[in-house]
Amino acid sequence: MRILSLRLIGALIIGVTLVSIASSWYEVQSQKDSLHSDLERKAEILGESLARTAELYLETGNRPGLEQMVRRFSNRDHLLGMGVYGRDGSALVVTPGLSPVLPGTSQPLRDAILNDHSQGKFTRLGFKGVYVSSVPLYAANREVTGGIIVVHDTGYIRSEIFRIWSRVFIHIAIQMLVISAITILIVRWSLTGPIARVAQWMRELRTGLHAVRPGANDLDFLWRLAPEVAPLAESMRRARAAAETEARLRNANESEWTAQRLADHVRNRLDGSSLFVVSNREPYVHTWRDNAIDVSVPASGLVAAIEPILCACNGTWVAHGSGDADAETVDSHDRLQVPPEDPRYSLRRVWLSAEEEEGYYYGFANEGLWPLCHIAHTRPIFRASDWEHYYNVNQKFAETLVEEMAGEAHPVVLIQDYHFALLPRMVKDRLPHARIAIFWHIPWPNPESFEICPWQRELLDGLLGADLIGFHVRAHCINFLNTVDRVLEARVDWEHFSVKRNDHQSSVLPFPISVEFSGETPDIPGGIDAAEERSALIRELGIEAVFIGVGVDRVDYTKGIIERFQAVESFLERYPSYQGKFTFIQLGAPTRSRIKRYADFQAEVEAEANRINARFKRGKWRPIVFQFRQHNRQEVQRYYRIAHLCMVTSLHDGMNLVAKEYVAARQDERGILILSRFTGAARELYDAIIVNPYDVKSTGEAIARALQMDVGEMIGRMRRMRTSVKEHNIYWWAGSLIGALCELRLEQKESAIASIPDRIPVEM
Ligand code: ADQ
Repeated sequence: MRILSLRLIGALIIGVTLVSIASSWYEVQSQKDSLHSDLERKAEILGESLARTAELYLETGNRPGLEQMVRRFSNRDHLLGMGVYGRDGSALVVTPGLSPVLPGTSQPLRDAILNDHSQGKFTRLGFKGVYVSSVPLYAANREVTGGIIVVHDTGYIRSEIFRIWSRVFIHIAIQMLVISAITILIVRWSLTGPIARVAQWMRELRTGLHAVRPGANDLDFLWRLAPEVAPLAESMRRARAAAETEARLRNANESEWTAQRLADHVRNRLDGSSLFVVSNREPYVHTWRDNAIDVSVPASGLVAAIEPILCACNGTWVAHGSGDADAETVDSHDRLQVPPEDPRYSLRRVWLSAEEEEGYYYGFANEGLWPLCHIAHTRPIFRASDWEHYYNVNQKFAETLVEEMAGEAHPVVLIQDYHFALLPRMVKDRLPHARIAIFWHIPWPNPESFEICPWQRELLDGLLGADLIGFHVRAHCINFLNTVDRVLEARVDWEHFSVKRNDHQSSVLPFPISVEFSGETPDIPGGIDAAEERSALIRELGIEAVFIGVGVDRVDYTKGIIERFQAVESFLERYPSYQGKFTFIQLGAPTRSRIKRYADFQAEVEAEANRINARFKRGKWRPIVFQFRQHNRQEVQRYYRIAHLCMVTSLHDGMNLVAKEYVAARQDERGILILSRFTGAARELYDAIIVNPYDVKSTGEAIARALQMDVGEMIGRMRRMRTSVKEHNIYWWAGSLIGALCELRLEQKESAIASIPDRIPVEM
């Protein structure tokens, strides 16, 4: 920095000095010219007036008068002296000190006499600078009789010029000091300071101290480096946190699954094979916002679980490009590297037309398969045109996958959900060496319910193209195997939970999905007093309440939201002392609103909340607060943390992550979970209060039981549920699923048996 400062100061000083000297030189020249012309004018006037006086003295022969005049005008006002000369140049009277140096034959005098005109000249007399002016003398008849020489000392001009230059050099010296001081300050404030702070930050990160990120101003100065440094720092922080967690777990001899452990596990299992994940929803969505492209990550546990695996093995995620700026961010092969801040794997986008999306996604998947698989008494709609789109979109994804997997010796494919029932077969037929798994996130119904689907054979055949078919719970596996047994020509092996068809074997196993158990994530501040936070939230909502219940759902007819509201109503009827005290807050995310059944349902939920509120509300208290919007993760976590109870009353649900999220969020080991027995989660979270949501009265009783539960019992229940979710978190789910898939080829049957988690086989 010292050399930089010196260079900057040197360059600035040289530049400023050159500019100052050049401009001063012009100033000096013009000052000099003006002093010279002043002197010329003054000398001419004086010479003329003295000449006229001298002519009078000469005419009258008054020599003493002439001498007196010469004496009088010598040595005054820069006048060195004068001389009066005859026509031949002979000196008549000369100022005494000047006679040796002022010859009457001087050029100006001769010129003045000869040309009959005044003359002037700057010259030197010895070491002295002088201005010599000559004026001709006339007789009465206008004949030139001689001349007069007047000599001015020009020393004062030199002094003036010297004074100006002195002033200039003083200015330059002052400027140099100011420039040096400013440069040093600028370097210190804008360069040395920020660099020192960033260096300190990097040092703290490196040494694992509590690192405070420098302010935006400091990083702004390093604008080219900042985009590189910030993710590097974040990666270091994550790596250190992962290493610390691993070390802690090792020390405690625990076997908790972490992102790092999952990544290592999957890397080992894949043994160099490439992983391809397919889902309808993409992990990064690019959208236009305020003329700039914004990237967002959909709030989904799936991204949290799958991303570490793809990062670890540099895999590929194939998904529908749904963002309005998605096309702008891909390369010519429709690929981009993600995560955007630290690219580690490929996202391959598949484009769908509006008709394709309408038929495949809204139509067949969500109006057909969704209600078909959920026993929630909404009639599935099967349109031939939707089926056609569903088939074609699956084909499109199959082509994309085959293209992505070209040249792969042992590709491993993990397909997500009911949008792609046909995809496993389509890929298997073209790439028999690919290991393929599909995970079905929603329930599988009993065979009698499933057989109303006109394309049941095609769907089952498509799914059986997979080597591994995963469901949340064993009951769904059993339903699936029963359906296959009934519909297709296939051999179902009940002992090993597999199906053999046309020499291809598919294992059908349960993998209960879960959530991140982020006990110490930075966005969940520890040590927050739930009561204080609850009071703050109640104030923000503008209501009055003592006890809070919460529900968090997409507003979907399978989630039992209306039954939940009615249970609140029943509870308030039967326990009137809670009127004015208990408020149930429902966070309801809008979903699939283009489908009429969903739009109608959303209006029904709103109407039911209004009806119950109108019946009970008093003052600022209301029994139900319905917030119909998508909340971000932090907001949802806040509601989980403050709620005395959480209600999950799905009429039918594959797993239900909200139940597990509520448990994971309760670091304080408080809170009661009221959970529908028709969720996959009910088969793991035995310590919830399990309810039948169709039985509104007993669900209302469950609310009373939760609010009146002894604290010791509450803590015991929550602690056991937390242990279960912690041990079987989302990383455990992904590790089991991919582990089982990778083992299938090696020792298929043995691993399949080993991988079946011990769950109670309950059929619905
Ligand atoms: P979903 O039917 O979407 O999932 P669920 O498992 O409850 O249901 O997950 C919903 C997710 O959305 C949760 O993470 C929740 O926090 C979030 N969410 C819900 N409402 C929200 C709101 N208002 N604001 C913000 N976030 C909200 C399908 C199956 C499930 C299965 C999952 C995973 O239907 O049975 O558990 O996949 O496999």
